[in-house]
Amino acid sequence: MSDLNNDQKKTVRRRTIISFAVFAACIVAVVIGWWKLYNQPQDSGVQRTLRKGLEVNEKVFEKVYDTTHLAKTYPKSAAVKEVRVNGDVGMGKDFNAKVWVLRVVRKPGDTLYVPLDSIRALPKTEIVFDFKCIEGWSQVTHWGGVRFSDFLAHYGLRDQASKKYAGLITPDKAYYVGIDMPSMINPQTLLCYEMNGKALPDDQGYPLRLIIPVKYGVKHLKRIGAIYFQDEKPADYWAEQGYDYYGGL
Ligand SMILES: Nc1nc2c(c(=O)[nH]1)N[C@H]1C(S)=C(S)[C@@H](COP(=O)(O)O)O[C@H]1N2
Ligand SMILES: [Mo]
Repeated sequence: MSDLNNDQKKTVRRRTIISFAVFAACIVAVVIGWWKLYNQPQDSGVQRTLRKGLEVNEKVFEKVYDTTHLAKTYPKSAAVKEVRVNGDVGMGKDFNAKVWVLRVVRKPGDTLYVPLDSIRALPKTEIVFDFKCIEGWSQVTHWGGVRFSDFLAHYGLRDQASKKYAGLITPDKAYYVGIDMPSMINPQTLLCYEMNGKALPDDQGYPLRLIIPVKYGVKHLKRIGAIYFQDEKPADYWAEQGYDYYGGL
């Protein structure tokens, strides 16, 4: 500073004061902004501004989502033997697998009933992929079943496939998910009845579950009771708790 003349010293002092004032103003703005955000009314369990951000993300995702996108696959030898069980909503003890049939609601009032044997008789597809839960864990696991797109083709469900969404629901209606049709007809999406080459264990969703590797675990509904099709977003258990509707990876 000693090399500076008086004018230069003044300039430095003025700039120091200005930058301090700007810095202080920023802190005040952040504190006020945070306080406002924190005290905002909530919308589906999330502050309104954050919910808006999430909605913009969903819109962007809807536009840019690549329908041919595939999850990375692994050799069968990479699959874990002890598969974690997570989530038991809609998996109550009073379920009778012996009388179970899959209900496919072609349109309201027009339901197709499909027994497990008919599903097993369709071409089988197996997949080994890294199953990811939004809680932060993941596991390489091995599943088998019929591709949902093969199932639609076999039962002539072309009109249904032209809807924007499919909804899936457990027999007791306690757990339910909504999924965009591009993800449903993705070739890796399975109506799954096998894990590690054996019948699906009860707590993994026997007799039938969804395996949809392009989505987080929440969307892999266990114990499917019914499937329906519509252009409006179907109800979704975790989206109602504030999670992202698409749950895409
Ligand atoms: N019916 C039903 N399906 C469900 C859930 C649930 O609570 N009920 N939890 C979901 C969640 S959060 C995850 S991570 C996966 C876990 O599948 P797993 O138990 O086979 O590991 O199932 C999904 N499907
Ligand atoms: Mo999960």
